[in-house]
Amino acid sequence: MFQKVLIANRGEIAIRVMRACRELGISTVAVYSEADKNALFARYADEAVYIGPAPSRESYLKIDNIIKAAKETGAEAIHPGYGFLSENTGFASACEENDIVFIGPPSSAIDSMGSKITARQTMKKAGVPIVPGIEEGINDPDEAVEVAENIGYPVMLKPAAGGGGIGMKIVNSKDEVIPALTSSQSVARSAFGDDTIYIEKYLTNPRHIEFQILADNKGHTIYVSDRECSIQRRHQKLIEESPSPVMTTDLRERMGSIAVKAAKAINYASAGTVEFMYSNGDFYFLEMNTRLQVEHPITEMVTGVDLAKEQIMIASGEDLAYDQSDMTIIGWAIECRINAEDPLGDFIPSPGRISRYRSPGGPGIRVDSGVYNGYVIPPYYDSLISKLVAHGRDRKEAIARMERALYEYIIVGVKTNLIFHKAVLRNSRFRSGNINTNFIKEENILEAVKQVAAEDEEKGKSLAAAMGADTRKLAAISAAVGTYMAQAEPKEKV
Ligand code: MV4
Repeated sequence: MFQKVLIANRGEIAIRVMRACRELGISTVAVYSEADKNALFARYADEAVYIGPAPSRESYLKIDNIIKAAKETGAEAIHPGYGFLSENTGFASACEENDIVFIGPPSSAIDSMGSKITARQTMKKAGVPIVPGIEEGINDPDEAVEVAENIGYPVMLKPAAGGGGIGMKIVNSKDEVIPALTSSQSVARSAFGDDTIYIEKYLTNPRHIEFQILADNKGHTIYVSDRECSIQRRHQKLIEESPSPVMTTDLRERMGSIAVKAAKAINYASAGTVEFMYSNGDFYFLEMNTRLQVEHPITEMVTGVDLAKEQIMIASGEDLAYDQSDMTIIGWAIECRINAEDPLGDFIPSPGRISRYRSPGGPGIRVDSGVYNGYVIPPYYDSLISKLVAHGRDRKEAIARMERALYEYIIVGVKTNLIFHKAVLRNSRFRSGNINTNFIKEENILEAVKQVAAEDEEKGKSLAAAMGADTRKLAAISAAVGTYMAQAEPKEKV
């Protein structure tokens, strides 16, 4: 096992990985930017190395600085977390060249998922179902029309180099094909420097269901749990759960073995995720994420597997300690991503000082966070404050625990999406489990968020009044506090 690991990331995920290291008896090295010198993760680490100014490209994306920090501190391995350099083949190779273990898959596996077209070809060959369409790039407009006509409308144009929905276009009829192609190409060219486009059948209301997998260096590969990630806004996931409400033992076995097949087809090792779109009982490979994902805790809650620790153990050369038959799903887990953003103001980020902070606890609650009372959220990075995870014996209990935890959560000083989560959790369609990737659009959630905000404000106002808060500060308190500040805070004038 390693003695010292460097974590090339920040925020809650840096702490998550360091927690795994601490349990394994590994010392930790954090790297931090100018903007993160007061961050919790930099303090949590045994050592912390400054790697550059706030903008990511001058620090967290600066491969040379990170490798140098590892060499200077004698770290034998680097964990990249998610985002930043986690799926960067150049970084994985740089680690290799410097005799540092990259805690993740081989760079060849990362590479094979880089082009969506190549990924489709590889998956098709391996017997993994893909969305009907072509496995070549479109060469000219006439060909695009011909292919679209053959597939049958609606179709979707997608950039081969794509990700996160950038440059994707839905096409409903023949006369839309060429304008859509021109548009997709131009977006793809400027976003990825590659304007290769391919065409698929468009699925109207798919669910996003993904499978966590684990593979060791001997090719022993298992699926761990499925996750439903349909509650998202503009490709930003907001709520995830495990298992998926549509999952059955039979479907899990079928999709899970396909996920394992996908991983084996690219000689995968480490933790990874195979994403599917699911529609009316059919499922299709979407992409594979070659990293530990934000939503990994829900899988940990329902299986008891510590994915971060498994990743580190696999990277150090150990065999997977689990067989497929060891994987049992116990109960239900839901994750809400708590962001510093304004759900009533087009979700714009709300960085700044957290003037009061109290996170929930009690039965079945896990909070993975990177903040503390008085912490100033810098404007340079993502707006994730924490991941609030609730586990229960079934979906109903998990929802009840999540609502109770949202009630307990106090974050003052920055705008948060707590009210958004409260609104979704009380939505009857969400509660029935009948969700898909268009849920937020279709349910007009913003109206419900306004309703929750008004209710919280009422409760906050009466609490603030009872505490003798002056009217000037009353509005800020009542908007931010939610419900029970009086119990959590000293009864002083605020
Ligand atoms: C699709 C689709 C419907 N049909 N492809 C969005 C992100 C990108 N990686 C793939 N995406 C989609 N591809 C076909 N043929 C719908 C989406 C999609 C989506 C997929 C997964 C999770 C959330 C989504 C939200 C909007 C659209």
